Amino acid sequence: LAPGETVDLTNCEREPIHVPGSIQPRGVLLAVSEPDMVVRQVSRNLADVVGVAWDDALGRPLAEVVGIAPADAIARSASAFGDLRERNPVELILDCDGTPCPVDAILHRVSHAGISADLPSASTLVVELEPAYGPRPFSFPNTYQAVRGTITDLNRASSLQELYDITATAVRTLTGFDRVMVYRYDADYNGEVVAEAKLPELNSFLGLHYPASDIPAQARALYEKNWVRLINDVTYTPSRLEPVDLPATGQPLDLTYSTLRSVSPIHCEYLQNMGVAASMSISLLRDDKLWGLIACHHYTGPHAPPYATRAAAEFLGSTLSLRLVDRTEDEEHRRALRVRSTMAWLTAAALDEERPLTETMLGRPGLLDVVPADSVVVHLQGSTGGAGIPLAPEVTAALAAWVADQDGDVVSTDRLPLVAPQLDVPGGLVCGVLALPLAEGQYVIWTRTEQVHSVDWGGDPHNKAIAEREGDGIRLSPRKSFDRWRETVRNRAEAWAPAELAEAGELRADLLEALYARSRRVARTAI
Ligand code: BLA
Repeated sequence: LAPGETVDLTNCEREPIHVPGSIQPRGVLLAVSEPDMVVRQVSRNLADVVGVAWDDALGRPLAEVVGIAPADAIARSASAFGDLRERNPVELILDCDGTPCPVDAILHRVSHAGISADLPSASTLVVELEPAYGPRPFSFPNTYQAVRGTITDLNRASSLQELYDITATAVRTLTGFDRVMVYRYDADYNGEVVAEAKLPELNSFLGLHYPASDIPAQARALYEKNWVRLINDVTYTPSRLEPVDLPATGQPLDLTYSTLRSVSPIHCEYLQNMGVAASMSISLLRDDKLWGLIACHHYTGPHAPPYATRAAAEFLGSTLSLRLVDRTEDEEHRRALRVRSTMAWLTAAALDEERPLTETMLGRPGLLDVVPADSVVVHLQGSTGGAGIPLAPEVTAALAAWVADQDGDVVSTDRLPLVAPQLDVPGGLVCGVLALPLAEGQYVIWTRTEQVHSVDWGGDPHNKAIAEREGDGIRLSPRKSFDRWRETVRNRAEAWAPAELAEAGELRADLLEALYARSRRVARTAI
């Protein structure tokens, strides 16, 4: 921390997690310049997998470091047509002092475009080598076999909950983690555990909520690009990259797409506070935006599913996302069609000038079919009326006066007692207000009643982090307790959906037209 800098959660968001300068030591990393295939940067633990000391490897051709046949296989994969990452892992056999050592090579390319015009090489090939233990779990055809049954189940699922449950169970079977959760964000990036598959003896996290700051913004941005991360041992000691900067660029190597990227030490501490020994998470995306994560925990010790298993789990995550998008779009489409036909009917009926506009709007179908609410009150062309739960006249008058004071064509809140405590309106009865102010004191006002509900948090969300003295400085550490903490939410109604607000706006335009047509007719008859 710089002198005078304050400690708060924005510190978490400032940690540049894509350039940690080190990796997790379950594998080794070599950064190779292209096209000459010379090793330019390596992790200090290189000898653990390759048998060559890190300082002996720098400046040498890749073939001299990993062997001719493995280097050939890497070069072939790197130069083949199409997306390099789709061919991962490249299965290699290294020669470890005469013993064959099976290794998964995971390749990606970091382009130097835009850094400087006169760089010695245009791109760096990042080669990550993970020892492959036991038999190879999946070649590509086998990966398909492993997930095919689940895909069929996902296609047949009839509810969102079923989609979540199938995914959690399948990812647990595939990867062997003790607990697998589907974690879904709300609009503010607070998250809720909506499905869980776990060892029977573990206590359940289902239904628990976690604050947005548990996964800071820059981490979410990174997870929109790289869809899986594994921390196979939360107590690992990072292995540094040497030299610190990639010589070609004079900058630290960007590890956004690396599989061994060393993760934030604060997050490792968080996991240890939670009792977790190994963690993996898979991004769930909709239109390239994160809507949630599949979060996996292991408790008894390190856990490292091989790369191909992680890739298969990622595939299940993207299938879940696709099915979910299909399903929500279907439901939204059907709802929008229903509302549209009601609005068309109301607009046509409003042309019948023999019938008071108030009566038309409050009939069936009527305003409560356009926007679902507990009650609606209208004041149009001098007549007042309502539908749904009746509101006392003084309540209606107070609401109308408040609405008239607000700006905008569509006025809305889902927490009236909090935004307008001065109003003498029974809070339980009217918490949500959606109103269309019209000319000359005319209005349409929908209301929703209070929905008292409780939210169970995984730890008190007000204690998101603890600032601790450490020598001269202050260190931020994550909260220590994850015990269930129940919050009771009052003074809130069910929120007005963005589509409902938009449709109310359209209805306002239709009403203004009907009012205008009627006023002209009144004027004509007067002449
Ligand atoms: C990252 N935080 C994460 C990740 C998860 C969570 C899933 C992704 C990395 C992984 O797969 O482990 C949070 N994990 C959860 C939650 C549950 C879970 C909510 O299992 C619920 C069951 N975190 C803090 C504070 C800070 C913080 C105070 O609580 C900052 C000071 C930071 N979390 C933090 C950072 C990362 C992170 C920086 C990114 C780690 C990385 O990828 O480098």
